[in-house]
Amino acid sequence: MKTQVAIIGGGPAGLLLAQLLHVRGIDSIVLERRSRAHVLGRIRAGVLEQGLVRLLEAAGCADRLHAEGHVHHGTLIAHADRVFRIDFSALTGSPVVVYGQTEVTRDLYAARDAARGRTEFEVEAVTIHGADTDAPQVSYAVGGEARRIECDFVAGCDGFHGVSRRTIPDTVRREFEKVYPFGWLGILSETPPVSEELIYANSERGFALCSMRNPRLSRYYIQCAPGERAEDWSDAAFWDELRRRLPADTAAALVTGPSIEKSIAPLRSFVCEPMRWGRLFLCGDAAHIVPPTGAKGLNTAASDVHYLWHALCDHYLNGCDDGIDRYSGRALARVWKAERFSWWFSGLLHRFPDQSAFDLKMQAAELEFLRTNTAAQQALAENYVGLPY
Ligand code: FAS
Ligand code: PHB
Repeated sequence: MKTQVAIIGGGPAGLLLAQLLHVRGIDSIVLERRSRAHVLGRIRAGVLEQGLVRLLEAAGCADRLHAEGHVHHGTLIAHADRVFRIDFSALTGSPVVVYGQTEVTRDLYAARDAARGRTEFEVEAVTIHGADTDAPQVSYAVGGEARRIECDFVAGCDGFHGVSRRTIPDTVRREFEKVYPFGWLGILSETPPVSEELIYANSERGFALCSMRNPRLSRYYIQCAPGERAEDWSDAAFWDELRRRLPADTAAALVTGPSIEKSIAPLRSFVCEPMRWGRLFLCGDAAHIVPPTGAKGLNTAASDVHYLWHALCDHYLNGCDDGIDRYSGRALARVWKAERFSWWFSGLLHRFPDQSAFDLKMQAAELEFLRTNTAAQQALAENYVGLPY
């Protein structure tokens, strides 16, 4: 088989790139290790930056987002039984949109079907050949049948556990990692959200987050110890712990119900440099991971896709390779700012096992400064709504 761009990974990064390339007449094949149902069964991110909204509009995939997404002009932060608001729109002129990653992925698959794009599911043994040559290839198997794609470029959109990053030689690749001493236990419940806006809570028992997908579907998280298992938490135990971590009036207003999804995500910061090797380009979680505190994971995958989409269009449509040559540097410049914000926001809101009394005082002082200082709130708001591409 031949194509212009072989895309490994049928998550949001791979699908968004495929659809954006399609609208510019550039052909791609998407290879996805799991089934479509499995990919669409994942519950992940919930907050979209305007940059991602604009990309989905450019891809012709934003109709349902505009119809069902919820525009949020700010967020709430709770600490020591006090709640204060960060007004994104007043401070930056930009809101965010609450619309689940699952729905983004569903919309992108629908667009791929409509475009009759080639997507192979449940592929195995994906291997990239000759990424450092002018004629890369990707071999794989599906249903036990060996196949091979000849292409011009390979986009590694296969997430943290994919094969693309490891195709870059160890002598070239540099990895930076920080593993946090806690995870997030998240549940989805068919209950009305406790608040119209998200609540990020720093409590003496640990972090909690009140989020949502729509007025009838709530998403909640609590910080948990590393190695804990979701199956060890009953719904009742989760709701009790969540209540203990929220301000009293919020806890009293909480509507609980059976969880329809319950999972634990480990928290880490991770970056791979470079994000390009020859004709292989890494996008999204294949190249970087952030703790979900700042809602930057999906949104940073989007900015990678933005840079790569324009680079490949310049190559094919204008015969210019400046964007390709600058891709890794441009993407990493924004990735590291997202890493910093996610690391800072996680440090502000979580309780760390080795925190001293002084550390706790510093955390409280930082939260009080944020509550009372407009410049501090503006800095948070500009990062949260999304730094410019
Ligand atoms: P993805 O991991 O979404 O997609 C990669 C795709 O590649 C997957 O479908 C995978 O099956 C496929 N793949 C892997 N190896 C392959 C191979 N060898 N061949 C072919 N295909 C292969 N971000 C937030 O902003 N907020 C959150 O609350 C949040 N929660 C998260 C919870 C969890 C458990 C995880 C893992 C991530 C979470 N994230 C969150 C981050 C997440 O949203 C990612 O940033 C986002 O999925 C990035 O999209 P992709 O880069 O497409 O990677
Ligand atoms: C979510 O709704 O899943 C969500 C929202 C904001 C975050 C992380 C997760 O920072």
